[in-house]
Amino acid sequence: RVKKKKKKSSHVGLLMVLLCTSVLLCVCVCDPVSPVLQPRGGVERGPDVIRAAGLVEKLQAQGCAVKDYGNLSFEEVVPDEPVGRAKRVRAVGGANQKLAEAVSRVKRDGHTAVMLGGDHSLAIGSIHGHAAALQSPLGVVWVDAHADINTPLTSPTGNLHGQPMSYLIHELQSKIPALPSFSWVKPCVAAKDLVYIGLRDVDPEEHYILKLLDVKTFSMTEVDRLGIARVMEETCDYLTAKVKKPIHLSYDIDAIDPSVTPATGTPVVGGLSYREGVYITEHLCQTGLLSAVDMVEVNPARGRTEDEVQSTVRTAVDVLLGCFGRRREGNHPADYRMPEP
Ligand SMILES: [Mn+2]
Repeated sequence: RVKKKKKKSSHVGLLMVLLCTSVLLCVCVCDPVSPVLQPRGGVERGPDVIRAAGLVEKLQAQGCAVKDYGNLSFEEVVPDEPVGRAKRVRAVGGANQKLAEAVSRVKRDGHTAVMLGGDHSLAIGSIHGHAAALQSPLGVVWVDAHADINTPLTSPTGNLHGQPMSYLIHELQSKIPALPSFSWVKPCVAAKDLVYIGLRDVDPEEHYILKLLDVKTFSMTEVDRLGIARVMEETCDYLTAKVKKPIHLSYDIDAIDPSVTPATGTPVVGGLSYREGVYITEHLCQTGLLSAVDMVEVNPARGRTEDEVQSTVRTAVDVLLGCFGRRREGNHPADYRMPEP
């Protein structure tokens, strides 16, 4: 019964790929890097190395019309003193506001949006802008070694890239202090519309929040127990149980094992294999519900060798291609005709 349902929607997924334009919006919101101490954190180079690996050409080759909006640029905010423990609040808040407006525009034009990061704090603006444009509930699939759901008050480090989900969840609104440059942020995701995949490094405070809100999580333990195919079936059944909501995929490359994707800021052993990482996107593509994708935390400066950087970048590209119809069984254009002798 489930199989039959899936097969039907896979057809819709294929149509989506052929008819929709996918849009690249390259963004870098890099929160933890002090401009004085560390002028180049490296993660801001993520979008350009992913482009250089041929993402646009490869998407076009599989039938996507791609519009590259280029890199969003943001002004440095000086001074940007910590607010409590939270670092670079004004810069990250302002950048995300700009990003949210850009993503809203892209969605109103009817495109599937792709945001290349940059660190994961960009999900604040990305998801916010996506939800604002749709004006209907959104399902969020968060693929990550980390939950990124600390509030500014629970965060042990003060890094905003460990907090984005907390600003977006309705149920946490009363726990979020007012921060400069964040007054525009309105919660837009219900805790029941969020699914995590790949968790294996969750702070105690975050674990408390996940249990308190009864958030659906597939940690690496569940991936081991159920297998990735079952995890994806359950993820999509859960998110679409009542109504088929558009899906926002927020994909942190550190969800995948550091043996495959080492060039990232906070690698954690015991992650998804390359195959599991790609399978997630193949499955989501087939639902026909994928509406926006973040690809974050690719950091070429964190690769110790060129091979490490290339392995990370190639995997990020393959994950994105999977979102837009690439299948490992092979693909061919709908209008292909065999040459006649
Ligand atoms: Mn993350």
